[in-house]
Amino acid sequence: GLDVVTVGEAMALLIAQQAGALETVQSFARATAGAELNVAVGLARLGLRVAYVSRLGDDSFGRHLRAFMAREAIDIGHVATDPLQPTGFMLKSRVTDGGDPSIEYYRRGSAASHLGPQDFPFAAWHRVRHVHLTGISPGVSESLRELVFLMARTARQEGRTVSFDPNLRPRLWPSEAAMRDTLNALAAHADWVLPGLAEGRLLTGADSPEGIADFYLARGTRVVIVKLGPAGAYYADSQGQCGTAAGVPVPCVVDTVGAGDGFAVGVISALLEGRPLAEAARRGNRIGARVVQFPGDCDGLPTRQELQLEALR
Ligand code: KDG
Repeated sequence: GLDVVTVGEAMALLIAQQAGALETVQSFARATAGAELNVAVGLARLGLRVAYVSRLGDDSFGRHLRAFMAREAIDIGHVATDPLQPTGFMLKSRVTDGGDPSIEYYRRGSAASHLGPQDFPFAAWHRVRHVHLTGISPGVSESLRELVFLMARTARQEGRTVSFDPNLRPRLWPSEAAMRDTLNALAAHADWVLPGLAEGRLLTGADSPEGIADFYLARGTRVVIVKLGPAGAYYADSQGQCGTAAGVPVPCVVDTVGAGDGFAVGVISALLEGRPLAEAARRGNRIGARVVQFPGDCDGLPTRQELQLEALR
């Protein structure tokens, strides 16, 4: 059987090889992007069986992404090729001060934006234990938003667990209010909600990690983990258990993008193994801290063996 299914837009990623504004950069390295794809890669590297639902263009970006997914041992039975629409891509700048890089998207009208309820993963569904969703997909298009809500509601009704990482991308939304209302409605279908502190503040209006957790617990979520960056993570569950998992020190931050996806990999894998919440938050911190030390979104995602070695340090 399969352990996890996730859905979203995979993009080609071109990473600047020189620092500075994107318009001044001469060379780019090719990589892959897509928050849900990053999570799928991370879980597959830990030995979980993961199916990814997406659409790619019939172009070189799409063929590169498909080969990458296959190499990472992701089940691509629900990755369609769209004969008409292109694969989306994005540019990422290189920073030298540990800050967040700038991102430029070329994704409007992409193949993945045409995902919809017709792409529900029926063939894989009976083998799925867990569904992972982020707030990016529902911002990509109305039809993809419908698919995401359909998967969340169906999973919930059938007693499978759902994780949700808000992953706020304001430029994908017509307004902040639309983003907030849609994502809080989606979070209400999730068992495990994983916001960053700034995201949680924007979505709930609460200021503290405790206040953010209370907001979602009051709406039926079972576990909330608020990511605090270098300070680690605050966790709380519906049984009244709560605490803070300390941050993992990082010698040199190369690129922060993908850290939240790495965190989700740690939390989801640990909770699916039945580990305690505190340990899940610790594993999330450890993987997030690894990811920021590499330039690509997926480069720092560990294999099971690398994770075990890291835990001994
Ligand atoms: O979470 C990392 C993502 O930001 C990146 O892979 C690209 O999915 C992406 C997006 O929409 O920003």
